[in-house]
Amino acid sequence: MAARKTPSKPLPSDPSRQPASRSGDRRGNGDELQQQAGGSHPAMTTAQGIPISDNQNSLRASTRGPTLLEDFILREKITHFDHERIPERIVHARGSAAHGYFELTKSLARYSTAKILTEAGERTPVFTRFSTVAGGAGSVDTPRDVRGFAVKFYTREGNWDLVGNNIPVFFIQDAMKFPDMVHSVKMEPDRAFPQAASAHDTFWDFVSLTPETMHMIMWAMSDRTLPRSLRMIEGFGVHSFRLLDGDGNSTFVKFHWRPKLGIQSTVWDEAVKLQAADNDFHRRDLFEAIQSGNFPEWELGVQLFTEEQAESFPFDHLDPTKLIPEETIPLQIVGRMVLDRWPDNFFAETEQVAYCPANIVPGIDFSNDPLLQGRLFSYLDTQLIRLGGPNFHQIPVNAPKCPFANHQRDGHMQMQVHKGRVNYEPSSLQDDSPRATPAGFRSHATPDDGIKGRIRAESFADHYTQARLFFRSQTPHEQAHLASALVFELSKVETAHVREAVVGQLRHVDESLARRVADGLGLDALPPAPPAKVPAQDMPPSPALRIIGRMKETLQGRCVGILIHDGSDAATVKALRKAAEGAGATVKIVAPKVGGATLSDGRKLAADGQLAGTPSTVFDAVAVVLSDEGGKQLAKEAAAVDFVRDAFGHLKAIAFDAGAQAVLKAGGVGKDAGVVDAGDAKAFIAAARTRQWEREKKVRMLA
Ligand code: HDE
Repeated sequence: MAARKTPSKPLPSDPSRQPASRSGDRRGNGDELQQQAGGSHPAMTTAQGIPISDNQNSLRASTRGPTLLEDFILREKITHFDHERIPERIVHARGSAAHGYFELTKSLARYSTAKILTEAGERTPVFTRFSTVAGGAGSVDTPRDVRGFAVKFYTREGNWDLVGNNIPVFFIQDAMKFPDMVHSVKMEPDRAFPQAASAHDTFWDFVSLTPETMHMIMWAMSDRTLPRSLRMIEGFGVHSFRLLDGDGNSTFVKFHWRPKLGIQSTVWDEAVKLQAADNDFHRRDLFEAIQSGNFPEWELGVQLFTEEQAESFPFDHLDPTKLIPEETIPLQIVGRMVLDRWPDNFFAETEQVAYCPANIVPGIDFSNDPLLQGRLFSYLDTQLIRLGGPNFHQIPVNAPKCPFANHQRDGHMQMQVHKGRVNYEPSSLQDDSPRATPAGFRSHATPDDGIKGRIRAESFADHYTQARLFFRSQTPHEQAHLASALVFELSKVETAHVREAVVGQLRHVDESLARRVADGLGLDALPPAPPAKVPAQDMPPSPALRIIGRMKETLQGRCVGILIHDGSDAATVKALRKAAEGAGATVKIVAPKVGGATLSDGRKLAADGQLAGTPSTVFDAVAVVLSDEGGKQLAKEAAAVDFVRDAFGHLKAIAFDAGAQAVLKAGGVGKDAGVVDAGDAKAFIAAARTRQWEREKKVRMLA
C-alpha cells in the first residue's frame, strides 16, 4: 500500500463542526474564540480561568502524530468528564424533585416551639424529592414500588428534613434488618436482574421468613405502589415523632401529606405498558405540570396523641409496621406545600440534595422507634461517601438559608473561608466566635427502663392484625388487585417452597386472600400457616385506607388524548377540547403524523404526539374522532387499535364518533357507561372524571 503523503500544511478542522459566526465565517481553530467573544458569548476557559483558543482539536506532535501529554486543556476536560458521575443512592436512586414553599395554616404553638409549626401564614422554602426505592438512577418511573417523599424545609431555625414514603408503614421493625431487606429486593447479586422489581425469589424468600413484613406487603401489593402521578400520592413521615413545648412537655405526632388533586393510581397492566411508553412518565408529568403553572400541592396533616393515649392503643406506635387509624386519632390539617419551581440543574440540585431524618429543629424530636433510631445514623454516613466528604452541607441545595456557624473546619471541598484565630470553644480571643445558645435544640427527657440488650419488644409481636385491617378495609376491586398482584409476583418466583411459604403467611392475614392466591398459583392445597406468636385480631375497617371511593372525581391535573386523522370533524374536536379544558384537563392531540391532520374544515391541526409514540396509557381518558375513511385506515393500524383496546382495558372513558367505530370494533371495545358518543361532550367529561371499575370484570380475570 502506498504510504500516505504527509501534507506540508495542517488541514483546517472540519468546518461542519464549527459554529457559524454572525458574519458567516466558518473557519475553525483559533478564530473561534475571537468570534464567540465578539458576540454575546463569554470566552470559554479552563476551570482555572485560562482562555481556550481551540475546543475542537487536541495538541498533537504533528499533523497526524501522537497527542501530547502536555495538553492540559484536553486532560482537564476529560478528567472532569470521567468524574461526572457520583455514586448513586443505594436506595431511592431514581428521583425527581422541585422547589416550592410550605405555608402553615394552623399554629401548633400549644404543642411545639418550632417556628415552622407556630407562625401561621409564614412561608418556608422547601425542596421536595420523590423517588422509587429499588431501581437504579436510570430505571423507569412506574415499577410496582414504594415512593419516597422527602421534604427539606429551610426554616429560620435550620433545616428540617421530613424523609418519608407514600406508605405509612415499613417492611421491618429494626434498623438491623434494613441491609438484608434491601439486598433481597434489589437485583439478585449473581445475575444482576431483575432491575426495579420485587417479583423475584430473594425478595419473597425474605418476606416469607419475616412475618413483620406482612402489613407493608399488603400496601406494596395494593394500587398504592402504582401511582398515576407523583402529584397524586400521599406522603407519610411513618415514625412517631415528638413535639415539645417551651416547658419540654411532649406530644407524639405522625405527619401526613395529602395531595390536593386527590390520590390516584393506575392499573397494573397500564403501569407495565407505561414503562414502554415513557420511561420518564412521572418525571415528565411533574416537570410539565410545574412548567405550565399547574403547581402540585399537598396539605400537611398531623395526628397528635399523648403518651396516655398511646398506652391505650392495641399496638405499639413505636413499631413502624403499625399505623394509627384515622378513625382513632383524626388528622388535623395544619399547612400546605406548593411546588412551583423546577430545579435549574438536575445534578446540582436533585442529585446532590442530601436528606437526613436527623436534620430536625428545636421543638420537634425523635421517638424511640428502633427503625428511626437506625436512620439517624445512616443518612449522614452514606452522604459522606456519596457526596465526597464532610462539607456537602455547603452545596447550595443543602445549605441552610439561615445563618450557620460552628468550629468545624477544613475537609474536602471546603467552600467557606473561615477568618480569625479561634476555631475552638471555650475561647476568649474573639468576640464573634460562635457559642451555644439557650434557644438551641433540646432533647426530650425520656425516662428509660435501663435494661440494655438486643431486644425486640413484646409489644411488637403482632404482625398480622393491621395487615388484616388493611386488606379488609379495601373495596372489592382493590382486594382483587391486591390478590392478583400477589399472584403475579409469586408466579415470577421460581422456588416452589418460597411461593408456598408466602401463602402460608397470608393465611394469618386473611384466609380468603390466601385461598385466592393459592388458586391463582395453581396450588393443589393450601400450605400450612407457620406458628404465629400473636394471631390476628379483627379491627373495624378503616375506609381512610382505600383509594377507590376517596379518589377525587375530577379532571383537574389530568390529561385527555384526542386521536385524529385527515378528515376528522373539526367541530367535534373543538367541542371536546373545550369541554375537557373547561374541566381542568390538559388536552393533547394524537395523529398518525406529528405534523398533524387536515380536519373537515380544511384546516390543519398540529399533533402533540405521533400515534406510534403516544399510546393511550399516557392519558386519563381518550376521544377518537375520525372520518369514515380515516376510521377504515386506522382500523388497520396496530397502534390505533391498541390505543382504544388499552384505553378500554385500563378502564378509561372513550368518546367516539361514527368514523371511529371501525377502530373500536377492531380493538374489541364493547359498549358501557364509559364509552360515549363524541357528540355528547358533557357525558364524556362525566365519564372521564373517574375510572370505569365495573368494566374490569369484562376485561380481566382477577384473582
Ligand atoms: Fe431511607 N435511606 N432508610 N427510609 N430513605 C436513604 O439515604 C435507611 C427508611 C427514605 O430523596 C439513604 O441519602 C435505613 C424509611 C427516602 O434523597 C440511606 C433505614 C423511610 C430516601 C437510607 C431506612 C425511608 C431514603 C440512601 C432503616 C420512610 C431518599 C441515600 C433503618 C420513612 C431521600 C441517602 C432522597 C434514602 C437508609 C428506612 C425514606 C441509605 C438504614 C422507614 C425517601 O441512608
